[in-house]
Amino acid sequence: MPREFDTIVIGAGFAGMYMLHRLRALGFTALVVEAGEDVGGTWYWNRYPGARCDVQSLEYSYSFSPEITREWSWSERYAAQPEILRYARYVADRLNLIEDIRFGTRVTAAGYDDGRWTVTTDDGDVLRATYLITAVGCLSAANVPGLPGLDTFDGHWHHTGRWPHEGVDFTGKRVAVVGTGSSGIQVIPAIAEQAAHLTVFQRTPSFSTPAVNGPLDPAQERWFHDNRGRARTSPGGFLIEYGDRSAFDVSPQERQAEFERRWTQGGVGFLAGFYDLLLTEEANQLAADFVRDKIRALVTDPATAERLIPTGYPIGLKRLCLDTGYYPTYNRPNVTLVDLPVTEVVPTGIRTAEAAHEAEVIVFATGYDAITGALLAMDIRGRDGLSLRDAWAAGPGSYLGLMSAGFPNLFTITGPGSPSVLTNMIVSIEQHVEWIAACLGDLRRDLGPRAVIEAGAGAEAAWMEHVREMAEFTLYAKSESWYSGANIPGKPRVFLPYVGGLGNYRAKCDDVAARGYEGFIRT
Ligand code: NA7
Repeated sequence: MPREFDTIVIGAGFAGMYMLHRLRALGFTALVVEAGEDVGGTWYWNRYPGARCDVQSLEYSYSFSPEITREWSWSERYAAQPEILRYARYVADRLNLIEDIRFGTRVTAAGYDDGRWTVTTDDGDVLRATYLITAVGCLSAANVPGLPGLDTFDGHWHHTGRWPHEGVDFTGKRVAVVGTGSSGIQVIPAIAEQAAHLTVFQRTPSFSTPAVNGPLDPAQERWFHDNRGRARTSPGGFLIEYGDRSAFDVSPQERQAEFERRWTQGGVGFLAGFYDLLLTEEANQLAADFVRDKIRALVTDPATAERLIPTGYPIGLKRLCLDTGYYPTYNRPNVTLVDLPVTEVVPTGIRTAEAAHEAEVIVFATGYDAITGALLAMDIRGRDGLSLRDAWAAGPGSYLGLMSAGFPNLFTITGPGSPSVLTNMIVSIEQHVEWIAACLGDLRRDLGPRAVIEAGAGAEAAWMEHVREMAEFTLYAKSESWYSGANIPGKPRVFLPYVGGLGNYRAKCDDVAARGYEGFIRT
């Protein structure tokens, strides 16, 4: 296999796959290096029972190929993980991507010198490329809490994002799940159906609204295909209705009816009913109270319901979860909720300050070192040996979420400062990939095959300031979640996503390109 390429892409999830396709179309030689043994990224690793996309399948699909759109059909509104992985494989086969992907290989380090990146892999190989593009995912560096005693546990433990391929049989077992974010909320009902007993360890309750899964409605499918283009310029990359009224513009009855309508309809649109639900605490409180009342109605035991109700933070500041039967799971006789901190793991299970809880299997649904974790897991060194870990020690710097000053010819798909994690990820991925491909094509046309592009330090600082200001304009600035690094001890607290919306972000990126890549230095 050759070792010199125009481009190396790290990761063969939806971002890396599409990037490879676009690079080929430009005539660039490209290699994708992927740690897993197959394409699919998140959908390769997250095989836990109940794993599903919480964006509707029709919307969580590539839009760039009319042929693929025509040939593929989804079986239900929210596809489960195996079907999404089959889709990823289908696309990879359809576009002949596999031959340029090296599987089972993890990039450990990458260094820049004189217009060229040298990439080192965990099997000791050294590869070179003019351009390096990370497509490593925003939620891929698993966070397993460093609990004392974990190594003494007599049973098996698994993280939802590193699920064994052979599956886990919970039948007749006593199981503990730690964590009640999106992954926990999906896995808990599925495990409860199999296990003899399930103990859920909740540190912070989440707000969750129903997915309302079901068969695809052909009329809705037709409507979706006719309207799909609008998602590209919408705030979240979704074809949902974005309300243009304040929650206070309507009567309490109208407001309740609108919340109820969106709750019953299901999906990601619950907080889009009024424009100010994520702008003011007063409006947010109305939506939060609606969901709190729903939890009270769904959980039979009033004391358990109160413990499941989030109180300490506005709805939406931790990512709003989508569930299928989550709250009623606590009505089952074989499920116990524990809302005390986990202090240690012992050979027979989990201890809190008050009691020991027996478990033969522990499932950590404890999330990820989000957005920057997978990037900083590699030893990336830019100009003059500058380490990305040092450059980002106080928080990441990125111009448009795409490039960082001091790291020439290094692109980050869905990087910090991009809106991706607040949007329909696949629409953001397509935007990033198309922008990067156009940028590389323009660069080669204007300056030749070994041209160098780098984010200007001033443009980067201005963009990060803009990202901060936009968050300050909303409630998001108060977020204590993986959006702001709060879930990882010692991680700098910086609100990482751009909250200005995908449509505005796309316009900004297009404008920068139209102005000759304003803010970038091209040589
Ligand atoms: P999340 O949303 O980060 O949720 C992780 C959960 O695990 C959350 O409830 C955490 O509580 C809890 N947690 C984390 N560490 C601990 C420890 N040490 N002890 C107890 N509980 C802990 O990750 P998910 O995988 O659910 O979802 C990530 C995204 O993936 C999701 O938004 C979708 O986009 C898909 P905390 O709230 O931090 O108190």
